[in-house]
Amino acid sequence: MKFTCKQLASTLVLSALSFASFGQGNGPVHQVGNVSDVKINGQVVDLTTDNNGHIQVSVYSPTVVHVRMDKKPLGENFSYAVVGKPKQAQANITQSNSEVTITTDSLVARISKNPFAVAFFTKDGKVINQDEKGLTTSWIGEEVTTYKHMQEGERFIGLGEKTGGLDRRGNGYTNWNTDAYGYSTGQDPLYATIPFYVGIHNGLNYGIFFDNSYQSDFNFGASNNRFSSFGAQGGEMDYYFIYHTKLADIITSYTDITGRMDLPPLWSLGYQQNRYSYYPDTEVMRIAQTLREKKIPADGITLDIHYMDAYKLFTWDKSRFPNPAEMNKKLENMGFKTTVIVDPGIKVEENYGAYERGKQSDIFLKYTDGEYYTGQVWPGWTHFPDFTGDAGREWWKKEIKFFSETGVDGFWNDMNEIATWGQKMPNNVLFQYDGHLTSHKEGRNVYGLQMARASYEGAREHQPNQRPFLLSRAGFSGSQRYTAIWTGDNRSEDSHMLLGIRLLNSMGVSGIPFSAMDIGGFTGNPSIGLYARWIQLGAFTPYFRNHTGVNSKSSEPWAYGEEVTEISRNFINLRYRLMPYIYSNFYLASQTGQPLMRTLAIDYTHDPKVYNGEFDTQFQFGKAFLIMPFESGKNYGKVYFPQGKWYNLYTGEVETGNREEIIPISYHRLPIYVKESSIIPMQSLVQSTSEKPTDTLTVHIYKGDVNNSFVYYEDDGKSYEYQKGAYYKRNINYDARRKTITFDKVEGNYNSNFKNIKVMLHGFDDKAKVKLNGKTQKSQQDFASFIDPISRFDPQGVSNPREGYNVQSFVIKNDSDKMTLSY
Ligand code: NBV
Repeated sequence: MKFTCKQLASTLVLSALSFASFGQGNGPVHQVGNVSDVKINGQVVDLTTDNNGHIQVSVYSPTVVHVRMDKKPLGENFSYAVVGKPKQAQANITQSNSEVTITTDSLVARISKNPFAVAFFTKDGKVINQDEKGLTTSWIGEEVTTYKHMQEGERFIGLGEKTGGLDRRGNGYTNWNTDAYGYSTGQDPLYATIPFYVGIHNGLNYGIFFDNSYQSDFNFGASNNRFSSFGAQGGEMDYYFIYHTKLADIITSYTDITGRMDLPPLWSLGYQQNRYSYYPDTEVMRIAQTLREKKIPADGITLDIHYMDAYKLFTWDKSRFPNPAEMNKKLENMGFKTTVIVDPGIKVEENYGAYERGKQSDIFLKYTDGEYYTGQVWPGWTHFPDFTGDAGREWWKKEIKFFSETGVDGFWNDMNEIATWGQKMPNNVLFQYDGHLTSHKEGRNVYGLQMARASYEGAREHQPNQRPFLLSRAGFSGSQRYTAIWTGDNRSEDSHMLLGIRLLNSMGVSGIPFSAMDIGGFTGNPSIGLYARWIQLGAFTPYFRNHTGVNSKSSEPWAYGEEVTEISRNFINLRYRLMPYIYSNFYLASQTGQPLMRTLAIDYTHDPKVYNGEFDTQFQFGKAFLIMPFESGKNYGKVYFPQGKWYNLYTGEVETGNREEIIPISYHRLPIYVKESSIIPMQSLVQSTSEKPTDTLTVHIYKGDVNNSFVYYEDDGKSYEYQKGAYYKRNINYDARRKTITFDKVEGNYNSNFKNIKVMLHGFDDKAKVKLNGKTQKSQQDFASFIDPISRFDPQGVSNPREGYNVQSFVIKNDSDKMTLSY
């Protein structure tokens, strides 16, 4: 190749330039640099680097290490997400010329000095997670990112409300709370930000919670085969590294840091009927009456935006709802609670009370020049309360008294991303951020969290001994302390039903156990088969709410013909009969953060099959049930049974685990299996949770080879008296080897609803002689009682246990002392 002189000269200049940028520095990328100073103070290590890096690595607990970094001195450790406090931990911290080593009871963190990089090891020296050499942490402008070496076969799960498969490897995600009307199945971001994920490889698992509310980005090997990374457009690099041998314990540690849900009011676990919108009051009453007439159990009715006068918050449309207090009273007497939607936008209108009072208290979001920010939403031009300031929250707390006075029990916080007709909100809007004044860039992602906080605190203030129910669309890590979260405006499509299951499973593993999707879909109309399948699945979601958009057809359980009405009723009935099991599982969520909807990755973390796209919607509902979601219209489907034995709920047939199988599917029967050794407490059918069940608790036990125990929990389901000891709790244990079932001595001083316990033994030897505290019990064969989710339209028949399937039952007194059954 021949060069002219001019070409040669420009080639030389270009190569000199590229040498300058690739050989001599990092251009616009500011690396954290080499450690120049180390100070060790108890559990805390402070480091500085020669590139202006200010770093703190501290032992938060034996299983959690907190890492903070900035390219200026670290600021106050302020966080909306974190409510936990560091625990005293036995940590041994030493240093050499090249490293600082932190050893706790559970892990070893090694901090290399040149350059600064952290690696986490098990006590026996296996790498759990390590910074990617050469990249570690860096800034581009204000954007900060930490790069982690991608371990062999590493998978990633979590990040809350994110589309896509269970295993997030190969994908990148953005957190920026977004009003995502009718979103597609791969859309990102959606409404809520949960910057917490779990990495899984080589038999190990760890969690990383990135505590930063700016727009954040996660890369799990998207378009790169070298690293996973997490970063944000501003703020500090601030993350918690969590290590446990069991994935479930990582969730518990994560919720030690970001908090857990309170016990919900029992009524919020019943069936909820919604639409956008039920009005006027006579229509609301018609829906309530029809539910009762058709014997479809339900606990809640929700009022969407049409209850307001011209969409103005804290008003009622007087022509549609002339006497809301009276209506709510009537509903209450029928066993229904009312939830109202609340949007943050306050209409700009002279003499409109909320607007005037908001101005007076000066609580609306402002631009940098002090003028209120005005955005467009339902009522037209509106201002938005600043929930990130005390004054804004206090104002809101007073305002929502308006609802408590009319007998409203639930608050549905919508549009709190902030949604302004799908438009971008300007970044120069300021947020109080509780004494750390900041811009929209940092404030946006926590706005929904803080709105839910204000609503929750307000509701509690006005009715101190009544548990409020809250539902929110936007959220951030920590939202679980105040509210349930639902997945917004999904579509009436099969793919959305399955996506919804993955979203809820993902939220569960990310510290949000109380979650929901619009059953039946929000936009469009489901087919009959899809509706039937969706409502069956809905019975196994934490907040069970049927909802649909303003332009779609009616979506009540009777809107799809008699057969679907029956299918819906059967599964809603099952939900109500399972209430003791469900409530006990919520108790567990409030204590340990464990979700009700459990992706199989929680208990079968290192089984590659559970991540397979064919099976990754399968989930456990509590630990007992394995639910196999399938799109409608399928006659056969492939399922995967993880390790163990699984009983077909309908027939008692036992499937062995570690196996794929093709099973027949009909739209009458959602495929449900029960895990061996399960303990499932149930009650008689009621039409709402305000109705008392009969005084017999039925406890189903499924024979198995493994031991199991279940924490049974009861209280009044509505007040905070449980905090003063008014609860009833006992462990029920199944010991497969010793052949015993024990009911431990009861804790707490609440009187159980149940005088008797009917024990139902599934799959035990029919000759088994059962003894209670040594005394033989008379048992009888009993099959049918579990089986009413089958419709009489089901061609397979109403009750068809496999031949030889044995269920024995007997009734004992519910004695609060320890009871031992042996067989
Ligand atoms: O308030 C109306 C709807 C509500 O039904 C829906 O559940 C929310 O996600 N809301 C959004 C406002 C906008 C709907 C297009």
